[in-house]
Amino acid sequence: MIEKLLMSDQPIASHDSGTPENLLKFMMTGWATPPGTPASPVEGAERFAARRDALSRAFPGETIIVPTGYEKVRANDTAYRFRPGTEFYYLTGNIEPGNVLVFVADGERHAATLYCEPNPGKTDKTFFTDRMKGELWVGPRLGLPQTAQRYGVPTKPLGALADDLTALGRGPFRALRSTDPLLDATLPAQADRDAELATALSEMRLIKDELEVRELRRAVEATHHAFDDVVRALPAAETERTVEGVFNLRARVDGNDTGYNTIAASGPNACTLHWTRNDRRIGENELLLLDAGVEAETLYTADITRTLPISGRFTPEQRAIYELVYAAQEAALAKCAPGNDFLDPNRAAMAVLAHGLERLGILGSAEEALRDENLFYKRYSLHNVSHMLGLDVHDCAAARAETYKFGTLAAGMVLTVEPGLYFQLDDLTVPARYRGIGVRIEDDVLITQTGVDNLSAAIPREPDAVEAWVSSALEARPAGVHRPSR
Ligand SMILES: [Mn+2]
Repeated sequence: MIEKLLMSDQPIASHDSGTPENLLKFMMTGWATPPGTPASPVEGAERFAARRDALSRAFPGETIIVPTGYEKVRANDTAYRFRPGTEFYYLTGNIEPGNVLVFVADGERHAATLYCEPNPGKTDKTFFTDRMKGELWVGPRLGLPQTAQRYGVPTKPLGALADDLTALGRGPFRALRSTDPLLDATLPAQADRDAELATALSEMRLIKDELEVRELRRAVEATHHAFDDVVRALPAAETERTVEGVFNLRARVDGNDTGYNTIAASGPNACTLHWTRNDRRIGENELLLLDAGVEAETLYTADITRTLPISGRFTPEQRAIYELVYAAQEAALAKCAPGNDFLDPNRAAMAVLAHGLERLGILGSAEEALRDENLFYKRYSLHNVSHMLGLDVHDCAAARAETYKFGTLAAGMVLTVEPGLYFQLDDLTVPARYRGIGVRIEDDVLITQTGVDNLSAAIPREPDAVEAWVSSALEARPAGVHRPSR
């Protein structure tokens, strides 16, 4: 399939007729050639250049290869929408598919080259015949000179890459793997060296600069709008699919897309952590757990969860669990400060949850449950409360444990704070009245010089505020707009 995707000359699709030579000749003539307008530099060009410099300094004398990847086949000859490789984007700001960034050692430093698809305009028949790359099929692309202008890196045609890599592969090199199948097939894997490159690229992203923080704020703001949209749509929403659709509409309008598949989990589905089938009918007095994030045009994503009472009012059991998760989140937020362990917020949240579970009669002894050799509370809390957030929803995933999981919080880090409790329908250790309840509350926070800035603080979170938020939509609905009864 890869080969099929990359072929410049597609075979004629079974549903289409052929292209006679005369038609090709006709298609290649009679076009006004647009002037080669210079491309303006990408916003933040100097930051992308500084990141390339930092990477260059980390691996002197070695070739470094960072691809962005290709469109992936969804079915037959249709592809998923392309999303650039995170590391490649972080170094270039370039969002076009297929490109590869190559650093060749040049004395102490490197010379960087962007390999990209030329744009022959309408002088080459592929503009009309190539379903995957032709401009009449998929729209314009920059081409070599304008890519160089926009991203500030000299360019070479992608077609030259294989030969260049074969030559460069004779010397010391490191490649970012699992993004570009052609690259992986061309260069022999060297597990440790390649992993060190991935680690360096992840650890560079642990601290966000002001531009990145601005984009994360935008993503959170758009996500807030999307949550408001969902709350407004809730009174008439028949199924989880409506919730997903409403959220995702805002993501495509205000941003690039969702940062991950929207989790719209009603009732007991909230107890499935990554419920994305979203095919269930929503019931009257249930909770809706919505875990979703808008990805900005610059690919930075939010990751927010709110758990909403469909009726506008928590039942006593739902409120008991919600308040416990809320208290755990407050405890975790209080531990988000520079110099604290990355795991301090998690420890604080889990202590609150364990003691609350004891009070509810679900755990016999919180102390016993919290002991390292037991961790019994995890039967109900399932996951830790934080992960880094940025271009990837689970950002900096290749960072070493000592700089991330067992590292220290520092100003400029952006992370989630997201405790949850999940009581499975068939869990006999839980009183029946709590079974099927799942609650998660998730915010995105920036560690500052002095403490923490909750980027999503404006989205209602406190239990009364959540009830008021949902109720306001119920009161505002036009007469006759209601969820059809089952
Ligand atoms: Mn999350």
